[in-house]
Amino acid sequence: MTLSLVPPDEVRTAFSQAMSDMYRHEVPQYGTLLELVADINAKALAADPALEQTLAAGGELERLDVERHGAIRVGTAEELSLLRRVFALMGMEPVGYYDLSQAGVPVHSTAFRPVDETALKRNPFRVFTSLLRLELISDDELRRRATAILAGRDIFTEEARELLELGERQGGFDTHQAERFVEAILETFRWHQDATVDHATYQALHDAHRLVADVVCFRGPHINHLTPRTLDIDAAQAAMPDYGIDPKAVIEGPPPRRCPILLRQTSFKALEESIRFAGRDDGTHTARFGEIEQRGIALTRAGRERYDTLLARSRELPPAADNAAHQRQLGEVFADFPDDLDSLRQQGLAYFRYRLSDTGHAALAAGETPPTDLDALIARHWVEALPITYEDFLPVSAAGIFQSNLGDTRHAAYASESNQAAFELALGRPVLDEFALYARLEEDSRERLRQQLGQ
Ligand code: OOG
Ligand code: NI
Repeated sequence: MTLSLVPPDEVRTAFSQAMSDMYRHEVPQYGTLLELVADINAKALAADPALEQTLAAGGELERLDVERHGAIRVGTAEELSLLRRVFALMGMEPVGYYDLSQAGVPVHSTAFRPVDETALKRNPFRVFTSLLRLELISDDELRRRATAILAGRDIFTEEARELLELGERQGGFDTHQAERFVEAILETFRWHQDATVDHATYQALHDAHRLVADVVCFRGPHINHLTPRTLDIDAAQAAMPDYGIDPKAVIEGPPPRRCPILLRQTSFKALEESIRFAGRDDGTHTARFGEIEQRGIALTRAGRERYDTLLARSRELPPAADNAAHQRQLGEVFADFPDDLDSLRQQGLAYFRYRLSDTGHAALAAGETPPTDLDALIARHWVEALPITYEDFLPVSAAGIFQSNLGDTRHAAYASESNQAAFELALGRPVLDEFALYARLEEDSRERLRQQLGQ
């Protein structure tokens, strides 16, 4: 008898929903954040029919309500490579390499996410996954202790390991197995109030870097936030206090624009939670928080270079007094960055998906000969150019999010090189290049168009 396998997209959706339910239970403020984002999105859509149309055309209206990213931090290469295998069974692959050591955070990271067009439309669930870089702890004795503690833990249940191997052998799961897999994997990301170390060890690791304590002192890589997507982050930031949520000082990423680019993010501060140390001392730990984000168009390498240059320039200015002043200042620095879709496209700064318009279909049906040049096809309204949404992360923003949740203590940059090769060795495969993925989405749409036009 052949097994009927559940598509990985469905396993991912079930997992993302299960994570969301668990996190809402663990951190009730996350539930409030979901309500706020739902309210803001409903208002934004009602106020801007063009926005609704663009989202609908890109197939993004349906995914909006399920769209989230989460973040976890692991301690060893073995943990990272096991997660890579787990996420593969959910149709998620590692995309991009992020070095946060330059921002004083001793981790490097990737994002597990779906990569093809249909999978992204179904559910673009992403997990920002960081690997602790123990080699950046300078105290030899402490580093050895942390290594030994991590070597002694297993972040997966026995059932999770068995199901992982079963899924790999079969190339997927039947319905019942998929349910068990989701439940078993959920255990890995659950919060544990009991630290695995005594108070003194926690304190020593915490003094090396708060993040080291967060990764090393617990049974597993608890999910530390889940982020819904808002259509208007400025309104969301302003409304947070009305919902009893205390936002971080500024929105990270580019300034507000008519054509949103990349990613803008804000978060609420990490909660101080009571924990119990081995030896039964009570204490507190801050780890888990909430975040919201607004996503815009994906930039090409040239566009991204421009973004990075302008962002670096804005960071040389004296810090602004508040978010409004910060956004104004950013807006001035970004004034020359084109803010209409035609310029972004014509100057090769952003990625687009091309499709035959109703006019184009009608013209073809009437036997008209299409122009061969893409610009002419667009100028004559045969073809529409729709923005491709940015599905990834931004290292400077990520560092800002990390830092606001480490009690705003700025750590100096680690004197270390980014080390993608070491990360990929730990992961067990190379990460995918996000630019290549966007370029392929764009090229696929052009190929489809050429076929429709008989070119
Ligand atoms: C990850 C922080 C980065 C984002 O959205 O940029 C992040 C973490 O705190 O583990 O989630
Ligand atoms: Ni995040």
